[in-house]
Amino acid sequence: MIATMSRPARAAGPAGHFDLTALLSRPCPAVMGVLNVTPDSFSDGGQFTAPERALTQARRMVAEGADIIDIGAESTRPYGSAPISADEELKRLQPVLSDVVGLGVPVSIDSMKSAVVGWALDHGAVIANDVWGLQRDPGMAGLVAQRNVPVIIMHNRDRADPAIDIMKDIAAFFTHSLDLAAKAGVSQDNIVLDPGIGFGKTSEQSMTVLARLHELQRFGLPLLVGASRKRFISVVTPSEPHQRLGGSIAAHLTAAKAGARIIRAHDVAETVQALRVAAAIREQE
Ligand code: HH2
Repeated sequence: MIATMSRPARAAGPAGHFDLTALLSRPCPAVMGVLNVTPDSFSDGGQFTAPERALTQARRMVAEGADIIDIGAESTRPYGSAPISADEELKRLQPVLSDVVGLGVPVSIDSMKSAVVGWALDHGAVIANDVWGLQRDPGMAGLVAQRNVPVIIMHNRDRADPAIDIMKDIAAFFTHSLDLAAKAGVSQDNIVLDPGIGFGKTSEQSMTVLARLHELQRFGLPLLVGASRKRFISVVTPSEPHQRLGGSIAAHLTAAKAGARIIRAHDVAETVQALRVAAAIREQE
């Protein structure tokens, strides 16, 4: 493990208010550490279902330099994850969320259900992370508008189609999500776009998205990329999820170079180090 590094100033706003703009205006992308309190997540399912283990992992990610902790209680992996009810999701979040919030780093709630997001916002989460980009739960856009919180709009599809132009599909999806957001009154300043690496995409399409990420800058909104441990890496170099750190870092550095402002990762210390070194090298150009 890499030694703990010093942390740049937090994106602090007035008490209780999370300042997304401050976090995104730093020279180096922000790192969002993944905390899965699930039995079946694709790379770490079952590791952090016990509340004390989840809290230890969150503490570790904060010490390693995470700027945001993204907590999720339902696996969204494309193959083999079982959909669960909002009640079940809340049962998994209830024993841990407040303690994670208490660590003092902004917490995002990774859920596609507005009931779960609403509950988490009531209990200290400050960002909504919707892997269906406001398009699955009809209550989501209104909720984030009313709470005036940042929202991550992620591209998704029910199934991959190798025949489509994935960049066109993502652009059309974002256009629709942004329309829903505008109609509900979501402030533009609160929106982050995410192409959803590995969601409804072939491995080749995931790599196309990384290679052409700069094209999504035309929306004029901050971009988040989460390539951590994902399956496309194993197409290049056969590997199990826990063996994909090198590929994750390669993908995240590519994304950062193309302008991604938030990187979502399981391996926080290594990701922070890679991003900071790449940024320091770029400063010498
Ligand atoms: N990826 C996963 C889950 N949530 N949210 C955003 N915004 N972007 C992503 O790329 C993203 C996400 C999948 O990773 P993980 O949470 O580790 O897996 P699982 O869904 O199996 O819990």
